Amino acid sequence: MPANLRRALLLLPAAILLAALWVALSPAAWQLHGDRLLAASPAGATPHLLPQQADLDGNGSPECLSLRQRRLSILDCAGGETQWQSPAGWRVWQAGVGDLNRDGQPEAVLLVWRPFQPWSVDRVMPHGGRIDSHQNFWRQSCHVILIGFGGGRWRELWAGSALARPLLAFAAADLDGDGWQELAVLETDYRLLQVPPAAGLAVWEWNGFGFDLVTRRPGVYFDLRVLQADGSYLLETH
Ligand SMILES: [Ca+2]
Ligand SMILES: [Ca+2]
Repeated sequence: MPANLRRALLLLPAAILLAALWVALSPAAWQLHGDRLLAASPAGATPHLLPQQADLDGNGSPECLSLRQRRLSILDCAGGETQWQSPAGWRVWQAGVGDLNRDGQPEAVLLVWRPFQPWSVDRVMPHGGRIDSHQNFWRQSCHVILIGFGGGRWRELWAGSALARPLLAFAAADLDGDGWQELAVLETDYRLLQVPPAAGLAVWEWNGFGFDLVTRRPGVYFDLRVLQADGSYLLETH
């Protein structure tokens, strides 16, 4: 075999690997149409960051989120007084303001890791342990938790049970233009370290009691952000 051909064949795997990396790292934009994420053009779109403040308790002045060392504090933006703080056993991975429970009031949305607990009914059922796989090696499970002000106090407005697929990141935006926010997430696996890349991009929406899956798109995703263009929202992934 000629030396040039042999060299070319040796370089072929590296070229394929580089091409795959280039595809994986290239940004892509997605628009939600019904229950499908369709490729979209991000031309002219600008980043829309997850808000970190809003009037969460309806007293006319805003509260600010402060995430430090995996602990979230909700502070009075003006005075700085702590209104609520996440429990010591939680590790808050990400937090922002949204209206994911679609009641017209903003709440704090938290991506939380905390010690795994089985469903209480499974503690006494003969065939319990149905979500035992929803935890990592360190017996930590991943949850989406909504914190807000209701009934005169700060409380969990909604706390999901351990997710089947833990999350690396989330975003909240009205992705289909129906006037209500959806929850977009990057999903991974409890058997992996909680670092990118994620194995799936999914969109969930509130059903009145919790979240229903709208769509899921398996793939290789390193990050997720929301773009805004002409009053509509796109998802951008790398
Ligand atoms: Ca709300
Ligand atoms: Ca919507």
